[in-house]
Amino acid sequence: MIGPDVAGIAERLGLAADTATAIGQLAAETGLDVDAAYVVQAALLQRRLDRGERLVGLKMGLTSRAKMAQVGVDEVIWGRLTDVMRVPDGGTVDTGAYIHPRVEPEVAFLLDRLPEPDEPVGDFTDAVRAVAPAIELIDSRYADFTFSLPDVVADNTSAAAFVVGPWSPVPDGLENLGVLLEIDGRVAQVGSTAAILGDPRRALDEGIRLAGRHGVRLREGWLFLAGAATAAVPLRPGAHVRAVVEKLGTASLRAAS
Ligand code: OOG
Ligand code: MG
Repeated sequence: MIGPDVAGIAERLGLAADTATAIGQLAAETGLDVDAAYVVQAALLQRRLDRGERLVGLKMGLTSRAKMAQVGVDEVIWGRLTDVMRVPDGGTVDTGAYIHPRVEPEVAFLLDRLPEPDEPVGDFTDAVRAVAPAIELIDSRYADFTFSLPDVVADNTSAAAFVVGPWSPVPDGLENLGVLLEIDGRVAQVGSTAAILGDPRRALDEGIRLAGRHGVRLREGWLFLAGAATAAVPLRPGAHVRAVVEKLGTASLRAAS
């Protein structure tokens, strides 16, 4: 049997992102399963590397129930982050560069030396150098932000941009810090880091394990987004967005009007 056209699917998703134009779901139509979807995701990354972008880390998706419920997919997934997706803290994004951007509050890790894939992260503070509040800007390339599991995996788990706030040493009680998402000074979402697989440290174990299955090994110096603690909120032109994580501080971005 001939498998799905990985290169063709990656090109369709890559063009959708480049031109901020939604496309229809394609997994059912092309027979794409989750494993093949990660191969599409690798091809999408290669397309970015070919134009000079650099792989800077990994992001987890659907590590909280709030997120799973919002998009109707209940498997933990992961995607790739490049340097071009990074927006400086307090920076401005142009909503016109995206299809239907949403923002969500996250916790970022700066990775240190990691154990072999399949080995659990023993001492978290050996594996993670620092922790920061973060905002992820997600932008599904599928119409109506609607997708199946293989669709969202192929689409690099809706990754579009991210902001990392100031780094701190790993604080005590990382497993239960208050999280707020504020839009124009009003609280839009409230949560806790406990929503992230019960403890965001677990997201790192899952990232190592799940990426390892596809031959991807996390590297020293990489960024790691543990997944949103709350549902995502649409990003409107002119909005000022802040993610506040107890003990870690704030990451912010502005959408140009
Ligand atoms: C998929 C990406 C999920 C998270 O933090 O849970 C994600 C989506 O919601 O479109 O990044
Ligand atoms: Mg996210």
